[in-house]
This record gives sequence, structure tokens and C-alpha cells, in this order.
Amino acid sequence: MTQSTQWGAVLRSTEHLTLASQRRLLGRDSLAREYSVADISPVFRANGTQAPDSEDYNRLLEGGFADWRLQVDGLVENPLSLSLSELKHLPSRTQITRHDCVEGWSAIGQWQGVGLGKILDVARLKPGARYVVFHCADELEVTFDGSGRYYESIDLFDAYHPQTILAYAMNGKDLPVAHGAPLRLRVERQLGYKHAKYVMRIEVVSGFDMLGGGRGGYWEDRGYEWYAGI
Ligand SMILES: Nc1nc2c(c(=O)[nH]1)N[C@H]1C(S)=C(S)[C@@H](COP(=O)(O)O)O[C@H]1N2
Ligand SMILES: [Mo]
Repeated sequence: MTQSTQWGAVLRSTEHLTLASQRRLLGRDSLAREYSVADISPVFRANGTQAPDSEDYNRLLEGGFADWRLQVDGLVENPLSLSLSELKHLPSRTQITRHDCVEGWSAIGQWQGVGLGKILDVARLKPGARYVVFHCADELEVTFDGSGRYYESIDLFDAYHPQTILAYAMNGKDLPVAHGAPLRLRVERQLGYKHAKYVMRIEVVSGFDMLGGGRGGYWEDRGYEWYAGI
């Protein structure tokens, strides 16, 4: 083992400890703080991709996302392909929460969407399912092998948390393109980079070592921690 891989192993083991201790402290279903309408930030910064630069995405956007579908596949008994209007007809949750970006800014916004757990229940998890991966429409770094595409993952513990939603509305309006139209993840007890925007496909997996750089997310592959608890 080289020194850097040893150090990596140490970092990963403390990451695991933090995760375990945070979860002990927070409890399984503890909620992130929710705010009132008066607290909503007048300006909510957009970060990372603000308009995916792809022909496929632009075609969907021009059509008002009528042809967009959310794919749900991987370790599920019942793979799904859901339109935006189908998603909007499912029971929804609305929450006003604070978004914290690792770069040092925060903003409070209202989000409306479908509980991720609800969608997973309809898709029915297969044995071995452990993580949910979000595949996004945007390429943050232009490579020629798709490795610059944004993706993220969370475990089932966070997937079934009551505030984990796939949001299609922000501050009472359709989700703007800059904030991830037509659908983005809100996973309220973790930092901003976990909140995948432009979600196209949800894949249920037993592990994410075979995906991307193997660390479970675009920024994780570039050194950020996988568990980004606030
Ligand atoms: N698909 C995708 N999701 C993404 C990003 C991105 O560049 N692409 N940036 C992340 C980061 S670092 C943050 S802070 C939030 C920003 O969300 P906002 O643009 O709604 O403020 O989205 C996260 N999700
Ligand atoms: Mo961020």
C-alpha cells in the first residue's frame, strides 16, 4: 500500500465513524429544520450546472418536458418510466428548508415533490438493494467517455427519510432550469452537492464501485466525502 492509499483508508474509516455517530445522534427519522414562508431567501443562488448543454436536454426543455420520463431501474421488481404529470399526480410533500453549499453559502427555499420512498415502494426493491443512484442530464466536465456526467447516490436510510423528495416545484412555481428542471433531489440532512439536479434516471444498486470513479458521486470521485451530513 502506498502512503496515499493508506491515508485514503484512514480518511474513509473516519468518514464511516462520523456517519455512524451522526446517525446515533440524529436518530433514524430526525427532521432537518423547516422554516416559514417569511424566511424564504429573496435570492437563491444557482450553483454548478445552470443549463445542461446537451441536445437531448434542450429538446425536452423546448417541449415543456412533455416527453421527459423518469426511469427507475436496477434492483427493482417493477422498473418504472414516469412522466412529469404522473409524478405530479402522486401525493406530494412541501417543505421550506435551508440549502447549505460546501462552498460557504446557504439559502432557504420551498420545495414540493414526491417522496422518494413512495417511488421505491411502487418499484419494489429487490433483495440486495442498498443505494439509490441519481443519473443527471448534465455533463459538468466535458470528457468523451461520459465520465464528466453528474451523478449522486444515497443509501436507503436517507432514501426513505420523510424529507427526501424528488422536487418539481420551487417557491410555488415549476422548478426553474437553473435549479434542476424538471426534477431534482432534496436530501435535507446533507450538503448541497448531494442534491442532484436534472435527474433523468434512478438506479437501485447493491454498491457503487462499478459506477463512475467508484466513490458514489461526481464530486466524491474528485475528493468530496460520500456522506455529507450537515
Ligand atoms: N446535476 C447537477 N446537480 C447538482 C449540481 C450540478 O452541477 N449538477 N451542483 C450541486 C451543488 S454543488 C449544489 S450547491 C446544488 C446547487 O443547487 P441550486 O443550483 O439549486 O442552488 O446543486 C447540486 N446538484
Ligand atoms: Mo455546492
